[in-house]
Amino acid sequence: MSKVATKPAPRTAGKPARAPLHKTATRAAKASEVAVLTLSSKNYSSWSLRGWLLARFAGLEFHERIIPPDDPDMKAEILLLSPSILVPCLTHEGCKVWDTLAIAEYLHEIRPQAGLLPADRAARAHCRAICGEMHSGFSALRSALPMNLKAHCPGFKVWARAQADIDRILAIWRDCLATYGGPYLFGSLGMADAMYAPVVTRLQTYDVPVDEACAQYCARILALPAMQEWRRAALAEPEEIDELDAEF
Ligand SMILES: N[C@@H](CCC(=O)N[C@@H](CS)C(=O)NCC(=O)O)C(=O)O
Repeated sequence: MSKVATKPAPRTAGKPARAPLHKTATRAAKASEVAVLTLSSKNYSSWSLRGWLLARFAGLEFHERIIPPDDPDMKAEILLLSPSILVPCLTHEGCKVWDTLAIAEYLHEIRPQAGLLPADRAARAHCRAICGEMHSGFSALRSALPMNLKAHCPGFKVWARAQADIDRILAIWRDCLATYGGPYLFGSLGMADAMYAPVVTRLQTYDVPVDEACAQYCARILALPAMQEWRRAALAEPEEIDELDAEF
């Protein structure tokens, strides 16, 4: 298995003191009236990618607040921003929204014209169902093939349970592309594409073969300017997390 980017992770000792996150996030939001999206590593954090894409697809102007994954001092501060201690977390006009599905629904409410969810009720219900499936399922895929944009693992062995998750996801994509006519899952770019975008990167990282329709869909997602911007930032990150770089 080949991997790229093998620089050692930076240590936190000796770093200059930072202002508390919750105060700077609140101050930044109040001062500029611009939303703040709290994220973690762009290389490893699949939920951060989903939240960030959702905000981008919604056309929301926002500041990013990145919490380095190796910085234990910042964890207590995340707790004040996001009671789940998880990212992403969106702060906007006095609202604090954590959990990616809640962020997606909030963005759809404040930017309905962006079309994050389909206009048709039946399609909207279908979209929510597959986004829910992503949000609560596919644990074998998540643990066996963690998101890692810096890595490339040709010939990676995908075990049966992870393959079953992949097969289900590819069936969801084929069904959506056939039902709504593409080029994205529900026609135009939206919530479902953001929710499944980290799967697209995993298929690429672990060199997983897929059928032609799904391969074209993956290529379309990877070619999005927002995805390319995220990837550039991920590749420039210094942090490495040994557990997630382990060979399976
Ligand atoms: N259900 C949550 C999951 C979020 C989540 O698991 N986030 C991970 C990062 S990908 C996290 O914050 N982990 C704790 C940490 O990085 O310290 C959501 O939908 O937002």
